[in-house]
Amino acid sequence: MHIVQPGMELDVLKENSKIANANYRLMKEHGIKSVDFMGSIGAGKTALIIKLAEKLRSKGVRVCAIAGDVTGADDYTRFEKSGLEAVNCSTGHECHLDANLVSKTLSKINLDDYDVIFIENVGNLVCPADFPLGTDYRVVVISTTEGDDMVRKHHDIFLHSDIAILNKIDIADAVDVDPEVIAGDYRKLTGGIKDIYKCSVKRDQGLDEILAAMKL
Ligand SMILES: Nc1nc2c(ncn2[C@@H]2O[C@H](COP(=O)(O)OP(=O)(O)OP(=O)(O)O)[C@@H](O)[C@H]2O)c(=O)[nH]1
Ligand SMILES: [Mg+2]
Repeated sequence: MHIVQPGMELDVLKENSKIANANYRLMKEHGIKSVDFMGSIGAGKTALIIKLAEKLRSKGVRVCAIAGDVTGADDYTRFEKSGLEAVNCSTGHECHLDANLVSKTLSKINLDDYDVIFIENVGNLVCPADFPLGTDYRVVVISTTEGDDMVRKHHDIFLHSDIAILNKIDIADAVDVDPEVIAGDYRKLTGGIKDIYKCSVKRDQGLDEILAAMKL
């Protein structure tokens, strides 16, 4: 049985914030820009990071990825196979990365060797929202294959993110999903001021706009 003392949750979040601030300062001291990719299982986070990193590397930007997963090294292996230098970061049981895990992972990276660090969070649209890691941008990735109701069901993660991405627009018709419905929900949630970025990693559509949104 899990017993949570009153106030314990707040303490955990406060401690996470402290470490996230330290991660941010550390990466800034080394001139690094960083992005936390949160999002659903299978939305295309790994595929997106690989493609964005390829584009940056072709311009001479030095990129490293942190592969956050509960267990295993599948995403880490995919990063490395694509030529993207990476470090694996398993949470063991947890459904999200936290600032402390990222701090420990950063200590394994020679930070002077990189300009950009992309962190792939554990696939989950709930838990990562509460745990900032100390990155410049927090991004949430969903895809058309999850249906058209993800924004309506998961307000928190969209409100905690700087950038929202809808991937797999190439198969929207096949899964009977209208990307405009999702775009409309996101616009409504953000008070009509923000648009979701629509892309297809597979077809290399919309990716330059995403890099521009991250000022990369
Ligand atoms: N049709 C299509 N498939 C895509 C696209 N992007 C990714 N995929 C496929 O979607 C599947 C899942 O992609 P991943 O990159 O592993 O997704 P992920 O979000 O990293 O998954 P987890 O790490 O398990 O949460 C793979 O089979 C990809 O090839 C896309 O734009 N279009
Ligand atoms: Mg992945």
